Amino acid sequence: MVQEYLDPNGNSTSVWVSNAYTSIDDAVREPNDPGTATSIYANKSDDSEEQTYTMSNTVETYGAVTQIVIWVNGMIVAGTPEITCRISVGGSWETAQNMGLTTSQAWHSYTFNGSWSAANVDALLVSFITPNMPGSLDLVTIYCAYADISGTAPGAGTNMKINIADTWKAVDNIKINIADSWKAVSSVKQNIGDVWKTVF
Ligand SMILES: [Ca+2]
Ligand SMILES: [Ca+2]
Repeated sequence: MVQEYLDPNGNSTSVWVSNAYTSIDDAVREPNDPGTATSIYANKSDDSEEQTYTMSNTVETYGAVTQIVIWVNGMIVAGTPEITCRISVGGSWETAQNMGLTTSQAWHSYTFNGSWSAANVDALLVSFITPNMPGSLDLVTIYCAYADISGTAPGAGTNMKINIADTWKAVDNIKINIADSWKAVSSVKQNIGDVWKTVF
């Protein structure tokens, strides 16, 4: 399994009364406490508003990303404004889910399962959606949010890279020139302890 964390790195919409991504990119992971110094929040001026963030890109190499868990540390400060969360990945929006925030600051998560490429996940959008908030005191706050993504390792012979002068270059479909003829080397093996092992 391959796994990593992605943090908010930009505002895709800026509609909640307090919405800066820099307030929730603390990079604190559940169960640790992100504190309350910086937060985003929605109040009575944010009826049914979708506050959306872009996320940092993947660094690991995947066969496929199969799970995206959205973690949120937050609380309902006043009233009953239960927020939902949805994600856009692979060009389509998943169904919004209730994040289960309560009147105490705590971590909550929702898991989205599927099969996506790293490029799909690099375009990930994460949204938090308010309900109608008719109460003059309605207030919901998020202190920290991140995505915990995981998936399968790449299969043999795919996504192989070689480092040249500190830059990783893909070497899929590599060929070698033998006697002025280019030969594919897609089934390269090396002999280790008298056993032939596939290299790529
Ligand atoms: Ca924060
Ligand atoms: Ca608003």
